[in-house]
Amino acid sequence: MIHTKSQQLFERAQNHIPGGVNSPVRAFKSVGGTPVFIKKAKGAYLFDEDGNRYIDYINSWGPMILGHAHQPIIDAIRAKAEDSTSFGAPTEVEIQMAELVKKMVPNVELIRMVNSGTEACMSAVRLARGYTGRNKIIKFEGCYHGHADSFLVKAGSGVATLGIQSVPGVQSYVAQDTLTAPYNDIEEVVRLTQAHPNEIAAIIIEPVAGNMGCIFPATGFLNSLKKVCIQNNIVLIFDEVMTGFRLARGGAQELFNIQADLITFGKIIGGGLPVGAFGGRKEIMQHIAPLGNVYQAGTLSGNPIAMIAGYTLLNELNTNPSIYQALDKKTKVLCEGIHQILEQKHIPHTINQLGSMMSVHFGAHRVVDFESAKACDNTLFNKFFHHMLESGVYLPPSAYESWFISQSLVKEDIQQTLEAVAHFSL
Ligand code: HOZ
Repeated sequence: MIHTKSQQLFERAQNHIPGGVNSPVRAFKSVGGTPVFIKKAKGAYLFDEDGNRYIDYINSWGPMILGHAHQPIIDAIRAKAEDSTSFGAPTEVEIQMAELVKKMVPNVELIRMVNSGTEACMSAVRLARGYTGRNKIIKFEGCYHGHADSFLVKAGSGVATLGIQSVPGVQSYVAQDTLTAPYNDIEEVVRLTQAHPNEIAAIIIEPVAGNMGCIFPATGFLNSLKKVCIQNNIVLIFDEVMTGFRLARGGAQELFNIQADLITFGKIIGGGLPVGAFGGRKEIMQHIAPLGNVYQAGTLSGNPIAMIAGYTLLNELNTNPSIYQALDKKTKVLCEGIHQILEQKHIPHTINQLGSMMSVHFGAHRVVDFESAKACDNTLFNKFFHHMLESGVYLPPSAYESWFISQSLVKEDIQQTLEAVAHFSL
């Protein structure tokens, strides 16, 4: 494959943008090489500036669940934009969006729109602190809840990819209020709650982690967390930025039949535009301004173009729930195929898959938390990544990220992907 234009653009970008990118993982720093610059995408395919085509397994890190440039979304955005792109005043489409989310996620009683998953999680934690009058939170090692100060402690995603141990600029008094426990370790959570009685405002978790690869909650773990929260008057926050509307209409809450107090959303909720949201129990949500004094605001929050894009996508998911079975089925075919080929090649690996989220880790051990994810062979992952890229398959450029499958992916794409895996050699 020729990447001349991407190389030129990357060089040019580095003169103006830190590292040449507006979000660190995109820089290919851990896998090495030059990031491909994308020109356009349609359905399951990305096309770069050099004219190369890739089967896309990132799907904008989640939002493109129905594939790129999905026609009803494009049409809805076009039509809405004719009426102007922002008002900074309330609109009906915001109500439609809230009503639809409440239908899909029934324990959301009130919901506030923001502009990103980071904002959603940051605001949910502020709300939990304001509601409980406590300062500390518990998060899990390898989970990533965006780049607000409180979350940049033992974080996954780009923080893990770049191997950043502690983030300069996060004041120590902020970081010390973030307690961490290994994912799936309920004993440690209990120990922390006992060591800090009446000090913990919230436990925040990705109910299926997608920022250290894809990691599942152990059986009963989420239920145990909920019990601990009830016993200690702690607000349970599910970060469903990745899992929301992806694993089921009602996200991980529906899949595991468990209800958090607050839920954060991002990615799919914006249909590819910058949207996040947080919502949940009215008793807590009514502390948000202007009902209460926990302040949170945004000029572009509830932006009409972003709302119509998200609404159009959610509406399609809501009316066609069979999409979720279809996604699960094709993701399983892909995972089983990759597993068989790697096994034949005697390459030790773990493939974690749930619905349309999955990841491939290289190593002989099970991958159940951040420690086991970190113990994998990332040098091999990097080699695999580049082999796949050169074969026209676009994977996340880090072993600490989940793959996201779209409804546009067809049998032939899976076949081409498996052929590429078959040609991989150590
Ligand atoms: N932190 C994102 C994935 N977990 C990557 C965002 C991006 O580069 O777009």
